Amino acid sequence: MAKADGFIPLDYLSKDEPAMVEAAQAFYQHMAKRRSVRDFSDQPIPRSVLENAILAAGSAPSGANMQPWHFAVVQDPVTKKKIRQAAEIEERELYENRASDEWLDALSPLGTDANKPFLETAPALIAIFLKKVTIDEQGVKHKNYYTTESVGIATGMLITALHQAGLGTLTHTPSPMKFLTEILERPSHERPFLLLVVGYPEEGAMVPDIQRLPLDKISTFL
Ligand code: IYR
Repeated sequence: MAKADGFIPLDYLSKDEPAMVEAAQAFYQHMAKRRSVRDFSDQPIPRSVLENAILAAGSAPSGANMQPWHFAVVQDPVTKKKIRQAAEIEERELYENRASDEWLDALSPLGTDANKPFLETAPALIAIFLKKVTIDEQGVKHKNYYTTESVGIATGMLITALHQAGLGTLTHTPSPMKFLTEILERPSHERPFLLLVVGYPEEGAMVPDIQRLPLDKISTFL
């Protein structure tokens, strides 16, 4: 089929149907083992794993292909400590004042509190920033589209890539997260979206005994 300039053939990896069925089943089984980890080992992780996971996240679809994300990787202990201190100030405020009783009740099965030692223990924190606009090399601003959807998808792919590599993650959302802009010296047109804690789970790590909803509760087939 003739196409306009600027198009290339799709590099499509085909699978026959049995292989597809098997792959989907195996991938689900693998993803079902992903859990949010809060007990991290301080064992270092290879930089290339972080780099490839971020490249995988950066392959996410985005509104008008604007790729409205930035991933700031923090491994330096001094910066991790600053992030922990700032996050715990917000978290103390949340647990003591901001959160409603309904919210605290919803959180109680997770056993969380305002203490976030994993922000220092885990070998890497990836702060994900959302760009409402992109400023190009000439300093010209370009509007981005569907930024929340785009960065949410990229974050999901980042979590998936790190799980696939054999690492544990925690999606951490201290609120507000403005301190990340300051500590990580990001430009003001980037909004902190989420803080991903990354590392090996600590030996004997425990997770809450919670269940995923079954297929018929999360889907309808019409
Ligand atoms: N940010 C707090 C509270 C918290 C909120 C939700 I919604 C969670 O799913 C888990 C925790 C904290 O990290 O403790």
